[in-house]
Amino acid sequence: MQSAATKKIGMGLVGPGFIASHHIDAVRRLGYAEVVALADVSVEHARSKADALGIRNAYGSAKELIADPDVDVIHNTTPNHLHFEVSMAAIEAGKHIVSEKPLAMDSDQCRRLRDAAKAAGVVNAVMFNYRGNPLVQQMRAMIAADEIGTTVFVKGQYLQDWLTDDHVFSWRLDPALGGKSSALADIGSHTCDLAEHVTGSKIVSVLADLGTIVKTRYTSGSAIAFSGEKGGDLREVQIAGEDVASVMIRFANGAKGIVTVGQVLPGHKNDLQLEINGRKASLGWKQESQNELWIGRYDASNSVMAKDPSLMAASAKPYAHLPGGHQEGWPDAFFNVVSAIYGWVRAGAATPKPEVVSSFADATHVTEIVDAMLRSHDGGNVWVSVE
Ligand code: SOE
Repeated sequence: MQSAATKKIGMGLVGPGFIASHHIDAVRRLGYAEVVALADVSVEHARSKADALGIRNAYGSAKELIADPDVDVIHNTTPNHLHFEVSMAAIEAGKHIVSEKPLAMDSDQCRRLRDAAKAAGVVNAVMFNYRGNPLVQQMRAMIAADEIGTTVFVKGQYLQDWLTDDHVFSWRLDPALGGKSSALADIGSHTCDLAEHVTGSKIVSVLADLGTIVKTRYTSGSAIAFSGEKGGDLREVQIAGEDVASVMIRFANGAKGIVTVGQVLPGHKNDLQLEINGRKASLGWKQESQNELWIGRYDASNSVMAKDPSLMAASAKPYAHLPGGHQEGWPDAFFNVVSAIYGWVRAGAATPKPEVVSSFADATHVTEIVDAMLRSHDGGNVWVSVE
């Protein structure tokens, strides 16, 4: 029998989809937390998924899962239109909350969640998981240590192709379920969050040009991201949200930059890249070859640094779990962020937030950036300040 002192932190997950199994795997890897409950649209769906994943309690609603006394931390992996309702209910019940991005449908909803989480004194986090990559932390450490000099230019891109085929449809493309923004909210948000986390400077204004390349889609239902699933009994859907975006950005520290985003670009699978140019050196990182960091120099040879803990900055080392040459990947970086969130839960919500974790306040700012991009485009491609 477990003593009170060894009782594991209980995790409950609402909304099992593509990303849910990664939340479950990461929490299980911690050792000191337990996945105790899962909620889906009906108790039958929940029970069959819970059985498949070896989870004890299954519920047909978020409300019941939140009320489970064994659940300490709620993971909200529902589609965007349910984020607000589920996260707010968790906060009102005094439970810690981990939400998928974007935090909510618009800036106003995000601000309400941010303020409620602060008032309730619960741990609040949004899964901007790329922060957890060892070499992303290495970039951050090198910039903080002034190894590349003043940051003057930033190039972020996030390109995918899973929506290229007009017979693929996702709830993300339905404004009622995904929100007004499509590609920017889904993956542009990661790019902006990463650029700010690495440079330590906020994006203050934007000029955006958005486009919808695939204007008509044919579907029988919503496919899971990257599944390549196509509809059977088809209906036609007109698409209003952006599937490509080119955005100029300005940072508070004076740096300028550009963010490009697209989800209909053949050949780009999960092509997130970030390049930072300082006055002394440049750094470049590609998610698809995440164990290497490009270091560019003016007066010496360029080099490629391996993800080897023995070479890495002290603050970045803990994010690498294996020696150089042993490749780490997407789930490891995801785990690093989940691990920091649960470290925060263990330390208590009143202790300082680990920097690798994006809080509801950080994620609210990211949605404010996306909202500014939409206003910039709608206003005729003009410079707009981030609220
Ligand atoms: C689909 O575009 C998606 O699964 C995003 O929703 C994730 O945030 C990203 O990490 C991978 O692609």
